[in-house]
Formats: sequence, C-alpha cells, structure tokens
Amino acid sequence: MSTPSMTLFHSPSSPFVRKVMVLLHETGQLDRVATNTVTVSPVSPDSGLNQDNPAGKLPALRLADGSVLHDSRVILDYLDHQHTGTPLIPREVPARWRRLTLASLADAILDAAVLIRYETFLRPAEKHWDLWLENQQEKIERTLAYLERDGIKELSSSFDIAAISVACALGYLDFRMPTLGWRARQPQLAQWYAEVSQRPSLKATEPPTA
Ligand code: 99T
Repeated sequence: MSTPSMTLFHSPSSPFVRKVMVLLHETGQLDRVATNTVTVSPVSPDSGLNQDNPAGKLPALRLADGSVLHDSRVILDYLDHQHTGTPLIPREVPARWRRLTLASLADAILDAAVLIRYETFLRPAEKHWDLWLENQQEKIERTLAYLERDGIKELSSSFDIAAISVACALGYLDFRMPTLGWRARQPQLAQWYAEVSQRPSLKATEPPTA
C-alpha cells in the first residue's frame, strides 16, 4: 500500500463526498487519498476548510503540491484522469455531454434535497417557508420522473459518472427524506438502484444511520 499523496475534506453524510469515494473505489485509487473528516454547515463553517475552499463546502481535495480542487464535479474529473482504466467520464462526444447532463440532474436532486435539509433542520420552525420547500421537493420529483422515463436505459448501460451520481442522489433521499416514497412512482429506477446498491463501492460508502 502506497502513502496517500492527496487529502480529501470529507464527511460521511455528504452525498457529494460519496460520489468522490465511489469513484476512488471503482478506479482502484483509494490508497492515494487520505480523508480529513470535517463537520460543516452554512451556519457552522470550518475555518480550516474555508482557507482552502472559500465557499466552505465539502468536498475539497488537496493535491500533493498543496493546491486544492473543488467542487465534487472538478474533483471527479481530476481523479478520472489519474487512472488507466476505462474513464468513468467519457472523453468522446456526444456521450460525454449526455452522461455529464445526467450527472448534473442527479446533482440538481442533491442541491434541492440539501436545501430542504438545511431549511428544516437548521432553520427555526417558525421561519420555515412552506412554498419554497414545496418547490424544492417538486424539483426532486420532476427530476426523478424524468430519470424514470428518459434516463433509465442509459443508467443501466454503464456504471459511470451518470450512474454514480444518480445512485448517490437516491441514497441521500433515503438517508434524509425517507418518507418521500419515490420507489412507488419510479419502479424501474428502484429496481436499478436495488441492483447497483450491491456494488462494493456503494456498500462501503453508505451514509451513517440518520
Ligand atoms: O453550504 C455549506 O456551507 C456547507 N455545505 C456543504 O459543504 C455541502 C455538504 S452536503 N456540500 C455541498 O453543498 C457541495 C455542493 C457542490 N456543488 C459540490 O461539491 O458538488 C451535506 C449534506 C448533509 O449533511 O445532509
């Protein structure tokens, strides 16, 4: 086992960090990265993280030369250039644009779900804005419906950036929004997710029990 040359600012509950960890598993690069676990939220920033990443968000990746990459999309792209196997972000177009667009939809689910999490968990109950929460949830539901209708065949065809991102998004919904009930409305996505969840990379990176 080699000494890690990179450090990942990490949290086990972050789905964005999880995407990075899954890619490290899938590409055999786990031993190149040490993890530095940080607890952070918009109302409790971490000064060490802020120094390296002024947006104060996880993940960030410190490289051997001391430079720092963020956000998860940049880190994934970087790490996908550091192994010799089949790229998980296709290099050829138009596959590249389509797979990155599917991955971006997964990130859109995550952005909305994390905003809901912060609004409901961090904000005092009397300040909750129901219309805003409903519209964030509708973003999630529209995107899941799109993936069921128009994305499922592509997701099933390869475990790449699109599949990693969607799997991490579904895992986060189960973790933070367990009563959403998406499986009843998206049975094909549910079947696909049940299968890919058995991959060692996803099993090893499951979020902690909520
Ligand atoms: O917003 C903050 O100040 C702290 N939040 C984060 O660092 C979240 C952690 S998910 N990360 C992001 O929002 C990163 C998004 C970015 N576009 C990327 O990296 O792709 C924690 C969720 C939870 O604990 O429930």
